[in-house]
Amino acid sequence: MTATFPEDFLFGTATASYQIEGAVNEDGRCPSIWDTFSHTGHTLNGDTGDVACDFYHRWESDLDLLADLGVDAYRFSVAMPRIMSVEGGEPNPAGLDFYERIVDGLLARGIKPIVTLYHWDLPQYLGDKGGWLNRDTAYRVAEYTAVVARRLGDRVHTYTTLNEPWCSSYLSFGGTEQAPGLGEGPLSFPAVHHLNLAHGLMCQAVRAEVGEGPELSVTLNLQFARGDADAVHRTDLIANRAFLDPMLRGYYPDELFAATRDLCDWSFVKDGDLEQIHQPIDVLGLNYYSTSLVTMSERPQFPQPVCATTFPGCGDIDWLPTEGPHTEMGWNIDPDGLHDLLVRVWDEYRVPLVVTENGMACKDELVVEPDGTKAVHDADRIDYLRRHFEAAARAMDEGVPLRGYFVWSLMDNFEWAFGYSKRFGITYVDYETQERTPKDSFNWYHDVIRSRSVA
Ligand code: IFM
Repeated sequence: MTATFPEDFLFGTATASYQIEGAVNEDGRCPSIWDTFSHTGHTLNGDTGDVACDFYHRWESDLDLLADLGVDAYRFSVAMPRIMSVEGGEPNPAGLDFYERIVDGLLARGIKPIVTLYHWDLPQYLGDKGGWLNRDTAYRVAEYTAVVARRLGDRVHTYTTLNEPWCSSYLSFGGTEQAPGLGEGPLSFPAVHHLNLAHGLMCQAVRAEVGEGPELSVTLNLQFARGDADAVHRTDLIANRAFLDPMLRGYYPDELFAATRDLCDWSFVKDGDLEQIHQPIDVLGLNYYSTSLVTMSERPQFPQPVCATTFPGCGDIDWLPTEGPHTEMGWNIDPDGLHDLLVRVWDEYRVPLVVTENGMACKDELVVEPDGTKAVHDADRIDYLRRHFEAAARAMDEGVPLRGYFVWSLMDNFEWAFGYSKRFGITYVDYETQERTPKDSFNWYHDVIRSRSVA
């Protein structure tokens, strides 16, 4: 069977600033919460983003790589610490110049820039004041958004406000694996709300600066849970509807308040906030990797046990082991979940969709071929991508307006708490030499884009 995609479908790849740029002390960039977190023993092997893929210096050849791949669009994030590098100070011209070069470099190669404004690297000076627990953070991030939008303007195809606010709230305040890693379940909820507020203010800031030209979006990693009905329902409320409903419908569901009444009173939601949050967007980005299997447990107990087995934030939903096969992250491979999620979100929220991330961490091995060239034969990743593209195409056949698909990731990079131990790229990065080697999946994706079909 061959799945075909329309001419205007956006095939792309995605990355994020802290995961690829390196150059953390250059051109005025200030420290972020991820510099602090990674330098204080919270990542595997003590890995940090200090050098990462050195994209800051190698961006031109990396953009050439994207052109070789033939993508229609490239999704990358702007680092707030490069732009608002001094608390309360003027925007840093060197930071703005850097991202302007990226945008112009993409356009010169015929590639549409898709900008994520916040992909987790909050300036440490905001982290010191509570980060997303502090309502003021939403306003500071919106100010930064205006600065970026003013400079990059309508050269950007899509401005995405936040990447995966689920991670910046539940995993960062409820759990311990993402910065700042507080591990205080109920603190997730004020973070959820302040991220929602930031989204709404950021949308308004973009529109005020650039008008109606560029598209507006937000990227969510909705949790697709299977298992016991109560736990599935509760997961949906806490992980999904806590973002979807205020952003797209202008309210928090009463059921969410009821489901969390023992954890917090939601008094951090102020009059008028929901009107600020509920802003029109053009597309909704979904990051999809796997599904989960959930059940209710006897807890809550705080501090929570290790997050790998318990939903961070409420402590009474357990994650059970899923059926394999699994990726190197231990995540199950479930392409039907992508199809079902796309259908459900379209049915309920009626907003065009984009898969802003999908991909697989594999045990990649760099081999030297008899002719001396280097290669990575990542057949598992190709199989994973093929099956997920087919699932997406099926959803499109059923009427879901899916506008694009971004493979995570253009290249291997800093996988947060897992450091450099997990390789998601379709390009292999030798971290010693920074040499890039396109993997077999890169060549496969090249053919998919060229033919606009997955066989
Ligand atoms: O690397 C991350 C990315 O930053 C956000 N989405 C999931 C990816 C894989 O874990």
